Amino acid sequence: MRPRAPILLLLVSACSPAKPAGPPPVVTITATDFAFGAPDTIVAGLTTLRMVNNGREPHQAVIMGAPGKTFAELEGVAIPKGPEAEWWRQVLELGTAFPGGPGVVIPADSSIVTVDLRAGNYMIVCFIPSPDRTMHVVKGMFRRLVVIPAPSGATAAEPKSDLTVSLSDYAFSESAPLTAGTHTIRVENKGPQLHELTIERLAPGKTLADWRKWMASGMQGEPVTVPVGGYAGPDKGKAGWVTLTFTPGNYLFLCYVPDTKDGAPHFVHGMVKQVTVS
Ligand SMILES: [Cu+2]
Repeated sequence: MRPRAPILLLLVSACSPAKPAGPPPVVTITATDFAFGAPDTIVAGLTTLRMVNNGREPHQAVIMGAPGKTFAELEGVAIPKGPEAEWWRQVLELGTAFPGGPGVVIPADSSIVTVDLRAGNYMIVCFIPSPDRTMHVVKGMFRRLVVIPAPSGATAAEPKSDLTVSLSDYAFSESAPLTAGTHTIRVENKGPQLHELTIERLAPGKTLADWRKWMASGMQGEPVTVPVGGYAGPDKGKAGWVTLTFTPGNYLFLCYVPDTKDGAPHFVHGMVKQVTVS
């Protein structure tokens, strides 16, 4: 016969009144050329990550981790070595998770996302290249982050979003037209691959065709866009939130994640879209 007491105890704890959920805690990440300032340890659960760019180059704060892996293993894949396709294969083979991080912004700007972090070891990484084409991570722009389990019962409320952007192979789809003002966008990855939502503002009079020409030229001359933030992730089947202020004009939604098959960035496979903000 089974003992009954533990079942009763479970029932009692399941019925105890839950505290109303508050907003997620805010963690500030400071980006400089080429380092991150951030807490060493944070608590698992919904967390708002606010990256402030105090550097002279654009920066992002990709959060990458792999359950049960050491920091030595994570650093081994965070710093790209050799051909990009081979490096990316190693990142995926380690089972690396990309729950989400603040997308790229220019100096003096900030980038705000809300991400659901599970306990484990993570790296904060910037993969943006310098004018010399070297990725910032190679110049030392990475930092360890330990996420510890949350005390039981401690949960934050999901941010209220007014727009959903779905990511898939290889497209972006919005639940409604984008309007000027501040929005909290829910970013959903329908898969099957990892994706991101990078948002860049087109210079006045410029279009997606101009951006394609500029990329094809090997990024020669004045850039035709300015990065304004976005969501670096999330993994397939997951969601996150990005808070951004838009002004009327034309923007690009972009995914720079390397493809699992050929290592080419997803925009090459069609994951780029011009979006007009009215
Ligand atoms: Cu993608």
